[in-house]
Amino acid sequence: MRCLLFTALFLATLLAGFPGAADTSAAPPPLDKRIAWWDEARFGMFIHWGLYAIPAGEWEGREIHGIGEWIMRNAQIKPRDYRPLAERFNPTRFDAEAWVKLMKQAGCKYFVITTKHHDGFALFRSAVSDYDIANTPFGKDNDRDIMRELADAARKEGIRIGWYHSIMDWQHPDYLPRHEWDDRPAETADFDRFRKYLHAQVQEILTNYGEIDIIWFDGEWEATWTHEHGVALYDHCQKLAPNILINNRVDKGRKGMQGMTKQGEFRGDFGTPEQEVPEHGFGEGVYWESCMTMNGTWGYKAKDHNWKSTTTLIRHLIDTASKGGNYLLNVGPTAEGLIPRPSVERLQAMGKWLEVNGEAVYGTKAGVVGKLGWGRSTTKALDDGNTAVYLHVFDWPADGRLVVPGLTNEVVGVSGLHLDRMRRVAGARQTGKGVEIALNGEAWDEHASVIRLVVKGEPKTEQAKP
Ligand code: FHN
Repeated sequence: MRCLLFTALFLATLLAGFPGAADTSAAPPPLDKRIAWWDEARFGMFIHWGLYAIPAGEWEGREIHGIGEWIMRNAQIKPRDYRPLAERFNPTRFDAEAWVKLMKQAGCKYFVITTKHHDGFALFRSAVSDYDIANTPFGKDNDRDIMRELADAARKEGIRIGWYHSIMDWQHPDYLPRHEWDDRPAETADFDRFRKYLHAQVQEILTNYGEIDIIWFDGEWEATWTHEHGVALYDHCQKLAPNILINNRVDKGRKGMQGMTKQGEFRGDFGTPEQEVPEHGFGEGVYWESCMTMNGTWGYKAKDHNWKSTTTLIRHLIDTASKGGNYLLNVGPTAEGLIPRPSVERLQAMGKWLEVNGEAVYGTKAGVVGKLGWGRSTTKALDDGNTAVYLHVFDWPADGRLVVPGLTNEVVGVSGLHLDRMRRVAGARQTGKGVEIALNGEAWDEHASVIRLVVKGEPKTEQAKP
């Protein structure tokens, strides 16, 4: 019966041409208005979860190299041999409220989860596909839906909601190009029919779960996906959800892993550097987010224990904020639905650091004093017209003098962002070449000790004199 229903729905979609977006007729607000919350948020959680968590990096007894969610490609698995994984997907320990609780503990303000990765499996209930969560032990004979449970839990806690959705699809019969070992007939493939399917599923994930804040496309790099396709998909999303943020991987303008959008009419509200923090920021009004793994894989791999330290993760967060960008840090849950313990520990430690130092990250703008040998800086305009310059000290100066070269403002005040019973920040003075801060004793935080320097008016800098 369900099969008939989705066939009818799918045919109706085809006949109607591209799914007529639910015409909201509301014009989208300008980008700077839509993205204001995101530009303040600075820190989100990426979640790569799907059938690939079942093999977890192994196939037919062999360990498979590469990132876990690419196992279908890296192990050269045919679609017909991969698809039965859906009959084993039963994350009995998945608890959306527990995941959202961890996001809060970590200090994440939004999350982005894979609704469909390149393997084509829909982690949501889809009326246009039977390769979806409804056809798994988890979703059969009930109406459980991972996207709904996560969206409901996140809204209760004020966490913003993002869907990752792959354009590239290694399962759908109409997607081209195919893997060379995929022996299905390619002659019958119809890429336009695939695009209608893609638009139909995007319509499902943007209209079935309440207001969604971000859609994060990926897998746009193959030649079959064109700039015209990207423009049509961007417009489709904006019609369905006028306030939504759409990354630059919807179109063809992304400059590789460096992630920013090249000149031209390419669509996308923010750039997406991957596994790197750009050398510098891009100035006011250019929005970007660095996405990174915590170990060596996005999707869960049982044997990847190559975890980055908490200090590294906190300093990545600071580095992106110091350049005016966001940090999207990934977790890869297991097939049971658990976020790996090492990820949980690191996220909770990051949240502890943010409990004390969050004001130096959230709602800040890029640092104004250029590259600092001892750490990074972020800035925040204060209500009284003065400016807080936050100094994130990685390397505590042995001589007790912290110099902020080139900052020429009058000093209003200085303090450590922690319970400074020891008065380790003794004072600050304008030297004419910059601000010098006198420090007593040792650093108070192993990850980054943050000093709040308040200067008069808007920051004034000049090239630090030699
Ligand atoms: O191929 C994907 C990969 O699996 C992962 O989803 C990352 C995350 O941004 N994006 C692509 C690689 O650039």
